[in-house]
Amino acid sequence: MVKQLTIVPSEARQREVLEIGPIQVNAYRKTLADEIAEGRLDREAALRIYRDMVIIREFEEMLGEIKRQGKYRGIPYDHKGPAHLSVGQEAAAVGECFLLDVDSHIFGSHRSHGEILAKGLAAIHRLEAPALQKIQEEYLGGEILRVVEKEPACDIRDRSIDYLLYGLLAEVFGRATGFNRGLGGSMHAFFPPFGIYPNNALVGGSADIAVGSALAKRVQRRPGVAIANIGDASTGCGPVWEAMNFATMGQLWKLWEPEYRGGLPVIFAFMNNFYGMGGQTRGETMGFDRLASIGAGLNRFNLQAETVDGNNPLAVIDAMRRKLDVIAAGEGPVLLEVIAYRQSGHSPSDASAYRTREEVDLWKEVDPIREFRGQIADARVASDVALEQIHEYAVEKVTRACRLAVDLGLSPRLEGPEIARVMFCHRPEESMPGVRQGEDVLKPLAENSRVQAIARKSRAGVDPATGALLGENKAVSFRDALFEAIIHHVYNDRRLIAYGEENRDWDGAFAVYRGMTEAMPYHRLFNSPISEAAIVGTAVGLAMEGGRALVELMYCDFMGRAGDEIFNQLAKWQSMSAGVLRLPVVLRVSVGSKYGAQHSQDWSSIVAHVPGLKVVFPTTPYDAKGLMASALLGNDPVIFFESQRVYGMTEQFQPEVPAAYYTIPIGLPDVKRPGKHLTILTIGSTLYRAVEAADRLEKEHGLSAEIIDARSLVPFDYGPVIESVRKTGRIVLASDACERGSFLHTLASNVQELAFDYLDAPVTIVGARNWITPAAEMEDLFFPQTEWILDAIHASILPLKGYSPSTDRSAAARMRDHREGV
Ligand SMILES: Cc1ncc(C[n+]2csc(CCOP(=O)(O)OP(=O)(O)O)c2C)c(N)n1
Ligand SMILES: [Mg+2]
Repeated sequence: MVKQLTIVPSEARQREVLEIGPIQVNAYRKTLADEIAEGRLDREAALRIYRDMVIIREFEEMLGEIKRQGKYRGIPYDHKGPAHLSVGQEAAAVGECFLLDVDSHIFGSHRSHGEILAKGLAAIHRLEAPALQKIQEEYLGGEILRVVEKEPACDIRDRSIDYLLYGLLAEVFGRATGFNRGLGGSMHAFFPPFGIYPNNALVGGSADIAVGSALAKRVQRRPGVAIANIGDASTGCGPVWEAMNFATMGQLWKLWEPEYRGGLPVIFAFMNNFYGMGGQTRGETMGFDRLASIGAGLNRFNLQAETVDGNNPLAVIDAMRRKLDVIAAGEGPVLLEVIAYRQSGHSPSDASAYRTREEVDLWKEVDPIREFRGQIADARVASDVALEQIHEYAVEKVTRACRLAVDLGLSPRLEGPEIARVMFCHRPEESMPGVRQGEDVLKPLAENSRVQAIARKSRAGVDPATGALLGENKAVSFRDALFEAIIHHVYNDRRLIAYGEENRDWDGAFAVYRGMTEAMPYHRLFNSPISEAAIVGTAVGLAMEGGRALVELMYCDFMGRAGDEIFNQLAKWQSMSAGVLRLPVVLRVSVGSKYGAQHSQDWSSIVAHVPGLKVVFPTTPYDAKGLMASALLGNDPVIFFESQRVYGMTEQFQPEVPAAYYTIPIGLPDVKRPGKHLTILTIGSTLYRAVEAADRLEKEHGLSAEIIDARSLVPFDYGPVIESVRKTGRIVLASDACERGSFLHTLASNVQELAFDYLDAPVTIVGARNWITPAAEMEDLFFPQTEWILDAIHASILPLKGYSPSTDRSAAARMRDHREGV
């Protein structure tokens, strides 16, 4: 059924003046005494707020001293890595976390030590003692706990504070006993059991990941909110805007099923310290005067935007209390501008040349800790002596953590090869949680029109009677095979959701998803905005929260719009978490043709180059089904390449595409046709041109070629290729990617080294031209043709008698092209 969002001309064309409602700035006017008198806070809470701010300040001052002077309180240490301190921003962090349970998850930036500590201290306060004990015993096999236990503590909460400070500091110092085994470090540290999720060194990187976390909370109907703690300068980042829009897209109110409705439960907390590094957002790099104004018009609630005085923890607690209610009512997401001037430099090497000393001094006069101390005194909550004891406590705790963390015996570094072990999970899911009919899927599978249509087709691609290849109307095609694997997972794994551009009514790119809309409710299949960064970034956040995502970018070329999300986020969080986080995300991209330069490039080599991504490129229906099933069953991020040339192809190498579910291991190349004189290794749809070339070699030159389809790029088992070369002594490789820097070169150089003794001729490559992809009518000049494969064999491997080549593969011509950069 067509969605009911009729566009009525008379409405669209009517005269109107749009009113953008008011946005509050520093609305909070109460004092600590008021809060206590009105029963919202008590003395103990006020002191806890103070203590938490002081602990954060001491932690940051400790790092500052170590960076600047090489020691803290007599403990020498040379810390080589970064330390972006948040001195002056403590009230913002503590106020934000004061009301949060561990169900609420914070995602931060390069400057998030304070937020980590604030959230951790809140968790330590809120969790029951047995839960705290269990977390510490279980996390990383209790290794952090065993170090912390070397020093005495008063009780479990006191010890938990040691645990938090040590786990974070050991991480900052790159130790195996850090929260992330030292693989994250200062800018990326996190600790999920306390609701502290990844902090991100890419400015604004947490925005769309937090939205993915909120999406997981919504579709899994779990409690809590997600918070993106991002800097004021991240307002200049496209993915941040994409994330804000994604979290508030209209379908969340208008189209999603009633129990899944409302804006996503996410808070964009812009920690406004007024600077990027040296650039000033207000007045220099951005157009706004008040950051909160960017919420205006993003949705009918103006994203609930508000400017909050983050110098005052009580103002932040007040805002959070109100905003959590708004989110619970489904009227999120929320944008908070939290004013939090950083007194410290951007980093310890920062000489603050971009601001005056007078300005910094003005803010020191209103230092949040000093101001809150004044409030405590005014409200007669504690004596000066009691407050001094809190400072002493913070120094003692931070000193203790520092002593343990600098000690290489107690806090060793990882051995190198251990990093390799956490790059991928490699293990498939053992069981998939089933799906409830009517709620998670809309009808029984047998009633699905696509399933019924496929059931009427031949499962074999070749007519057994005539030997002729069947067309896609008659036999199961590549797109049908993909659909079969996907729909199986949709029905058997309730965690799996799918989205991307035009994924629903349009049937997904190239009709792969035809039949999915009738099967899947909105919260499991939806049209995303044209926001490639947010599509991938939200999938990362969703997966971090235990969800599983199948997302799509239509054309491979559009990966450019999601560069950070693919290369830095999707690829890196499994290993930066030391394997604590799993990212079961399958990102489908199609490699085009006929649509010119910006819609036709095969970028498989780019993703294969980035450690941490699995890269798959099936080209037959049989392989597509089995590899998609493996990708969806696995727990690693997979970039799934599909050539648009083969969506309509039927199976010609296997007897049939089995109707039953099956998997094909990722990383195993497949011999498509055996042969003895020569090996042709292909990636993607050049397989079919290799078959034509092999037919001609057989017919015209009496040579039999063994054809191998790589099927996967990462991982890759060289065994079958070396086995083949051992037999044939010769190999040519082909793919549709531009030759320069293509993955063929990686394969070729490895084959050359690993199989050198078996080779009788140089390993030879046939790629596309190093040009832009020209118009459809000229593509034969650009993409490898059957003749080009023969030309390469003739020129470099085995002269073919009587053969006249169609291309010039002479050394002179190739050197000229390289000289010219083409
Ligand atoms: C995408 C990206 N661009 C540039 C940088 C370099 N960089 C690191 S921090 C920073 C300034 C960030 O300012 P803001 O977001 O306000 O956070 P703050 O440092 O003020 O806490 C820059 C430009 C980066 N890490 N990531
Ligand atoms: Mg800033």
